[in-house]
Amino acid sequence: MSDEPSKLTRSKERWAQEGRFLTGQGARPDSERLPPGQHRVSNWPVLDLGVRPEVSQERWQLAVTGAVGKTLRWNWETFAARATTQAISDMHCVTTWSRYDNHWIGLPVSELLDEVQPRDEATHVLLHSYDGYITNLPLADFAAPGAMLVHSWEGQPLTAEHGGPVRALIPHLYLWKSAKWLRRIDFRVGDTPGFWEMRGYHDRGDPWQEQRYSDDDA
Ligand SMILES: Nc1nc2c(c(=O)[nH]1)N[C@H]1C(S)=C(S)[C@@H](COP(=O)(O)O)O[C@H]1N2
Ligand SMILES: [Mo]
Repeated sequence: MSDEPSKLTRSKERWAQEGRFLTGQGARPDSERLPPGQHRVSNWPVLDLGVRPEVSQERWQLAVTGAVGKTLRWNWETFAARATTQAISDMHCVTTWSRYDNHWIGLPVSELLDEVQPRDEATHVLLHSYDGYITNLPLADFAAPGAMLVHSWEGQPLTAEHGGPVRALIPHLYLWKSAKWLRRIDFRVGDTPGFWEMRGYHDRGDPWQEQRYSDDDA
């Protein structure tokens, strides 16, 4: 054997110096806030199926259907009159970016639920969008504190690329659950997978449990 350290040994020494692969969990104040495997960004990336429907406020309507005491069909005026709550939350995308402290204006889902009165047998919701996208959620996640139907971000109307005029926001789950260009909320008895949930993504998508893919047992 030569006295020269192998290439691997040198690499490993360098990694030790750099602290490579350390998650830093527990070492930073941030560790409580940044889910595992995520990194922080300051911009807001755009991700979708690539079909960006142009939905004007005039054309936009929201239907609430299924296992509810009262179905609804709201237009922009009806929605906007109610959607005046301001909130701040973080976003976590399964592609590993997280963005902190987003300022939203919209309607808390809890207020929508007061209005439509989900029936006792309702267990899930399916969110339908103007581009044909669908995503499913347990009712408990849809009803969770922080869940909203939002129309403004950082004091400006949501841009078309981010799902304006109105998108769902479920900040405690990966962002694929936050349907852009929201068109219909269907209350369901039982679970039906949505677009990504049929394509290998986790049924629930909790970033804190790193529920990225459906073959994760997490
Ligand atoms: N209607 C609709 N909503 C959607 C999507 C989509 O393709 N269509 N993509 C989802 C995915 S995979 C992600 S990561 C987020 C991205 O939202 P953003 O483009 O505003 O960052 O939107 C989610 N909501
Ligand atoms: Mo995504």
